[in-house]
Amino acid sequence: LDDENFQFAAQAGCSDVVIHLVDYFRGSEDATDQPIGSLSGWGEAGDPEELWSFEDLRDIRERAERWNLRIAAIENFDPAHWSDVLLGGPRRDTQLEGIKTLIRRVGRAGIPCIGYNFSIAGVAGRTMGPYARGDALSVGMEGPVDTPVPRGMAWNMRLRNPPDPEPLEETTHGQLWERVEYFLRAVIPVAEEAGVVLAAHPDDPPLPSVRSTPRLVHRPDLYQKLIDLVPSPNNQLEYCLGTLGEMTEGDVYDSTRAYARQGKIAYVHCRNVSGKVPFYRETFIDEGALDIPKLLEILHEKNFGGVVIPDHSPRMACDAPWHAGMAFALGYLRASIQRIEEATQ
Ligand SMILES: [Mn+2]
Repeated sequence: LDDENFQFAAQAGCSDVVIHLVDYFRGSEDATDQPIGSLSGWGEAGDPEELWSFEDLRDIRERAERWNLRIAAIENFDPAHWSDVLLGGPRRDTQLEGIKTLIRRVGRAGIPCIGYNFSIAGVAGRTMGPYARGDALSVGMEGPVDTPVPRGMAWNMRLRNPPDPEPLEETTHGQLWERVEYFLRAVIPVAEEAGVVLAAHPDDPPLPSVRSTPRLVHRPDLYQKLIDLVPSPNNQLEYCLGTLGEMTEGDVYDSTRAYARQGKIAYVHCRNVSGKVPFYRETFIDEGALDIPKLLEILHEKNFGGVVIPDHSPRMACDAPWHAGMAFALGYLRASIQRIEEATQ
């Protein structure tokens, strides 16, 4: 979140940015742009006692504004701040008070949205390989991964180092839905008051179970269940087209119509993918199975007013593999959006 990266986004034509404050690679040797990690996760979760400060949030927003960029959202809570909310553990209510404090600070700092992913195993079970065009390094899945999550891990990060060898206690889908309802009932009223939208990412990879833990949103219709659970204008979706494309059920175009029509899409993760779980590959934005311009047209037709971000991009062969991949995706998005806007003016 330095000036150089904000300047890069401004030069690529971005109006808004979605930022991450979680250090996914803490204490890890393997710091790549997309964390894969081993069976003991990505990196170490943060300090449970140290919440993001109002001053830091405000400073980040002000720095972005110097490049004419708005902060559209902060993406992801640190597992240290809500592990027992996910696991139904004894510190759940204490952690929820912390999350409420964070939401209030984010609102006061002038940031309108927090993206979250209510998941025990988190983004786990993926592999990395030369999956995209020209053997570009990208991520995918090569079969289901059922090795249980050890105790002391949540959301694919380590809460303790090393995690216990014992597996986590078993959770049912019903229990997971009770936990997300408990979470939303606690925090949505605070989010309403603070003027912050909470936006849910689907489970990536979207299988009913990963590492012997249940997944919440692994079909497009489960997004509806989530927004109906606690009805509020502040209960919305971090709408991930790539993940929806990886799902074996539903139709991504119909789903996009349905959720955009309801005004439930807070912001869009826009990437392309080929294949379905448990065998899929992330591709460049202009290859893969999804018709990205068609999806953007649907969003435009349904008067979607939020932001679209590239999510991930394969790494390109040069000195700045991540930046080049992002610039390629941003150029493609920008051209597609300009074309739609010109055609409908
Ligand atoms: Mn995503």
